[in-house]
Amino acid sequence: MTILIPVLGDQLSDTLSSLQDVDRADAVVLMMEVVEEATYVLHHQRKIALLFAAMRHHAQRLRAAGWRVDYVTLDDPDNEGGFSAEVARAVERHSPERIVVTEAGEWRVRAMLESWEDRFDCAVEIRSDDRFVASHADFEQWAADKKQLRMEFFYRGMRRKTGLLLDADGKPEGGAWNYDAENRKPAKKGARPPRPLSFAPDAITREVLALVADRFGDHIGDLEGFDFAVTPQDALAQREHFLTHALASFGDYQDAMVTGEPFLWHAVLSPYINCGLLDPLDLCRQVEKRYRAGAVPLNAAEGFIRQIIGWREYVRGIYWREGPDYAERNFLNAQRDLPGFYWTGDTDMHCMAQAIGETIDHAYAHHIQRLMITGNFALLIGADPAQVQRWYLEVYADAYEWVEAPNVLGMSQFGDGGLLASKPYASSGAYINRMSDYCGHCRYDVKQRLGDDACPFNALYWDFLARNRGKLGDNQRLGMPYRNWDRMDAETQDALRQQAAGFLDRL
Ligand code: FAD
Ligand code: DLZ
Ligand code: SF4
Repeated sequence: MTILIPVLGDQLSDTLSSLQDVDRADAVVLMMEVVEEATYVLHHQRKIALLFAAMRHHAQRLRAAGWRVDYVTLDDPDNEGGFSAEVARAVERHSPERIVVTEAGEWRVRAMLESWEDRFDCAVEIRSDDRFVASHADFEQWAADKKQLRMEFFYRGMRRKTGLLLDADGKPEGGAWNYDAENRKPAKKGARPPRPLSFAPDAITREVLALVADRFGDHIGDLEGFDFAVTPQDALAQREHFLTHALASFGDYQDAMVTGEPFLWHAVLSPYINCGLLDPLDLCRQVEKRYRAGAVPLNAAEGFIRQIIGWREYVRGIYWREGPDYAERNFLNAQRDLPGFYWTGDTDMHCMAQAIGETIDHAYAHHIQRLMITGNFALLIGADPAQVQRWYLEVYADAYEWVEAPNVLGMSQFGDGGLLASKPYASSGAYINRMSDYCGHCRYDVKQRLGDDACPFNALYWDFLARNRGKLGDNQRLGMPYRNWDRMDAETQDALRQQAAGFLDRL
């Protein structure tokens, strides 16, 4: 009896559920490089290279562990270019009696998996992805009786479930669940954060780089100096590097932004966690261990663990709970096209040029750049959230719809009307100036609201509030800004709205 086990590009974990309780002698693991996955949005070249290289190394590892692996490369002349068509060919090659597959990470691919049983006339077992702390049922159970689905309360449940950072009585370490208030410091002038490790491509990766350059050279970014980890060993080395050199300052400077420093004290591990090279819970246990050993402060350890067992698990829960139409929501009815400089970084707003330029260079930007620079700007100008969402899915090496859509549509663009975020993450230039050194390098003056030199974020911020008052006016957390707006005289309000309109016309 042959069992066919398709392993997708974000399922590169040795512990994957579809590989458990299967006799290796009966199984064929199928891995497929398919053009459809690389082009359903035009992914960053580095992201495609990371996945193909990691997939090829994974196949090698599986073979060494005794699995039979049928690996279809992108340049195989018979390659049909899509998951279902490739599974169809594999069914012909191997005549399996059963297909066993771990559930997909997005609705689009889930629909494919669910069609296989009818299409191939063969039993298909779709196993749950147990690389997450919360199963779909866990999240459903938590959400069922809640009026509001706030991350903070979900997170406490995850702390209890995992036992992370609990004291002997089951109380939160240090007496509080959350130390975020300590985690909002701008970076010190001249601070020198550690740089992530750089991994030289081996022969397998070099072959992938040539293939990606040839086939996807017109996608955003380039492959110059490609140095991602593509094996679990190298990803673990980056994990160790982060734990030793950056974690201690992760909390303090989590929201900081510095010109020419794309990584600061961030882990730069999401590309590896999300494709399966690193285990997220294991990473959290290592973080706790460093805290217990006195190597890192509690605000750093708690802040980091919250990102993983809190935010990461929570956005996944929201994505699957809300259904396939979630990514299409547009509460604010925002319709503007995303400006072309999102693909070039060619803008004289220094903060935007930095965040976009680093994104193009590294297929990476840290959280606060994604939220408060590129996300904030798109929100303020009223960009169509579907376009914003597509951009984020394209440009980041860690982007898969289950994690990207709730972050972009929910957290950043308020497209779900406040299901995920209690208020829109909209800000004027003042926030950016407080948390970064960007404004000091900018041709605009962050203190000015009107005139040619005024920071565009300022008038756009007020215009955003005024424009969306019908939908946001009742939001309690926006009470103060609306009161400030109301205190302005009509002439000032008018001048700000005209300033914003002039800027938007020129976009
Ligand atoms: P660190 O800042 O060091 O954080 C540690 C880890 O926590 C990350 O590796 C990640 O696994 C997890 N994490 C932190 N914040 C979040 C979050 N909000 N949601 C889920 N996991 C989180 N993350 C993705 O993995 N893929 C995406 O496509 C993605 N898109 C985003 C879009 C927007 C608009 C925003 C605001 C955030 C997005 N995030 C996304 C979350 C976050 O920005 C990235 O996880 C983080 O920047 C990854 O870099 P890092 O590994 O250095 O993270
Ligand atoms: C993102 C991506 C890309 C670019 N290419 C492939 C591929 O060729 N083969 C593959 O198995 N997976 C790829 N992926 C990741 C998939 O898009 C991802 O597994 C699905 O979106 C399900 O989450
Ligand atoms: Fe960005 Fe405005 Fe600061 Fe320039 S002045 S960096 S546009 S916030």
